[in-house]
Amino acid sequence: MSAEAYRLLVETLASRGIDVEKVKAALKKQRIETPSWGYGDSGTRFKVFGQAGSARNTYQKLDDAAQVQRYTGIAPSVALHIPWDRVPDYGELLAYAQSLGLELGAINPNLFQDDTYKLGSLCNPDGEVRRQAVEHILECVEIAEMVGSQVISLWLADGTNYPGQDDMRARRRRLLDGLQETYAAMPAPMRYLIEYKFFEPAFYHTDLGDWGMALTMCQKLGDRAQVLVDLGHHPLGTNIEQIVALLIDEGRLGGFHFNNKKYADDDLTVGSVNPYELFLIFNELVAGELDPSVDMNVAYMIDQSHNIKPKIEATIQSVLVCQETYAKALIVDRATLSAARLNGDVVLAEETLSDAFRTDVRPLLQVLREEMGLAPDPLTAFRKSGYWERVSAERGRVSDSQSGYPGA
Ligand code: PSV
Ligand code: MN
Repeated sequence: MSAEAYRLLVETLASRGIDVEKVKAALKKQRIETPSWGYGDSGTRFKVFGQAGSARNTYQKLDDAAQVQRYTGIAPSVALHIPWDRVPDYGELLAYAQSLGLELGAINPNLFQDDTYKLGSLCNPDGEVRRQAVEHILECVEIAEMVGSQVISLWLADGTNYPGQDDMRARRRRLLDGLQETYAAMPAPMRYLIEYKFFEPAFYHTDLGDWGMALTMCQKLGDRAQVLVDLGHHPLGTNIEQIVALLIDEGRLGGFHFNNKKYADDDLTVGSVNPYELFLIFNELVAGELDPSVDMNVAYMIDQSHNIKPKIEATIQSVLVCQETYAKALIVDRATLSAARLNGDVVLAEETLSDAFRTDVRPLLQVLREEMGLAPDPLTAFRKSGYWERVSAERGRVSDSQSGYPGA
């Protein structure tokens, strides 16, 4: 793409009253965390197709994450999942991450893979099982302190599979007890991010099934408890951007798990199926950032298991989609948009959004990357580097596992 394309784009943006330097400054500050579990072999519950280059342990996952950071420049932190990423020495792990130019991000407790959790973890009718779940989260708080992380990101798989199986209100109270005890153990400014999901693995009712269930828990816990929105965790047709707007307004949007879905929690590459929806979500995020009356501190993360894609390329792709979509949201002509809204000019309001969405921002992103000392096309540069071929030869292909979860 030529310098001419960039010049024309700058001109177009200027005609919309947009200062390209401000857009670039915002893009340079964007951060997208990547998940350790996205670098290991994963798949469905039917089959995991092993890949020679996939990371085998947490140290290799960090090596791979460092590649994503090296080529994108906006993914310097890695989320850990415990026990998948349990190591004997967290100080050593942190030092290793730092030697690669990485930070360790959200610590994710795993409350869904122990046999004792058949009837739930924090909501389990058995107090001993609930204690085990609480202790596990407390272990994660300690790990977070050891690795300098300020986020505990909790997804609760609890729910029931059959009508009548358990008392939904009693479960909610058990949940609140467990969350309160673990929240109390988190030193400020550590935040508790509460994720919701409408179904799976439980199929009748889910204890944290939607944003309202997560939000009411957070409100009972305190200011450092916030909701995490995972894009794959809503019924089809849900207006996710409205949920995002509401949570921003309540000061309770704490985290994001980017991915995309066609049917359910598919773990498809972010923006691959419904890019306009993703744009509308980013549009709300930018509107929130620009609003001085709201305080936003959102941990943006990818949460995808890349199934059959090579993991590092899939992660680079995903980070770049977030970057491109953020850029499109940043170039919305907000003055025209708000005037159109006030005047009831619904056509102009919609056109203003879709104009930004249809703008090709790639020339801008190439210039941005040059300014950041990066290759203009990160995916191609990574492919040419030979890293994947090298680690594929070194690591070799593990035998296929039957489980869909890494580390299982
Ligand atoms: C559950 O579907 C989820 O989105 C949660 O964030 C988990 O921690 C993650 O996927 C990995 O299984
Ligand atoms: Mn998630």
